[in-house]
Amino acid sequence: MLLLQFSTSHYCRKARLVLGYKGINYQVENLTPGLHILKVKPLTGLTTLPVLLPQIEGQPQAIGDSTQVLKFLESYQPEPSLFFSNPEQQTEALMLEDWLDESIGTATRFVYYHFRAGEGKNINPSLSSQIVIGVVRKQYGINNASVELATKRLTIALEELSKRWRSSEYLVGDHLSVADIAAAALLSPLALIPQYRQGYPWLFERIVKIHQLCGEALPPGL
Ligand SMILES: N[C@@H](CCC(=O)N[C@@H](CS)C(=O)NCC(=O)O)C(=O)O
Repeated sequence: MLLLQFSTSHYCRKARLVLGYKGINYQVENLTPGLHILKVKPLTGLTTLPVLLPQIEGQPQAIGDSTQVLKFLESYQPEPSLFFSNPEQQTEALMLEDWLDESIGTATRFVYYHFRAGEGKNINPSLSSQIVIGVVRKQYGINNASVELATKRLTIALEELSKRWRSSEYLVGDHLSVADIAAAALLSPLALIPQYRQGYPWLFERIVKIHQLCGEALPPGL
């Protein structure tokens, strides 16, 4: 299988965690932001990464969107499963995953790129890095007002995750699921931001543990 990705994207990290957890052999191709559209849009009709090319006869040519990649991998190789046979747990895990994808992954992006353009500028002060950060901020409308809203969303999200992850190893049920994978990947950029590292040590302990279970390299800062 071939994973088309941006090496630094937290949504692409989510796909890699699933591939790793299931022990599937794959290769990655790192695409250049902007130019990636020329390759990706004809394949999926979308402009976003990750995109998985199974390269297996009888399987789809390309799968876009990390949630669809996860669902494909779950049906392609059901064990070890990231789903539940119990319908209530399955619904809860899928709802958490969707919320993490659609709301919290985006809020993380806002807070992270705001940090990288300000306090965290010296992580990579090079002109090329600052240009990329500027383009991302413009593309997604990242400014003081939108970052303030994103910060509030993250605070509520971390309260909810704290209740679950501090009383159990897993967000839902008694094994690793789509919800844990989504949270570990989509909150991982916060590891570089000192306020989060100091304020939520339990979060980064869980992120490290899940990366270890999936055989995936730790995110920057951990
Ligand atoms: N819901 C999508 C979101 C993926 C996403 O936002 N990917 C970003 C990188 S982190 C992207 O490809 N952005 C480029 C673009 O939108 O053109 C998923 O889960 O795959």
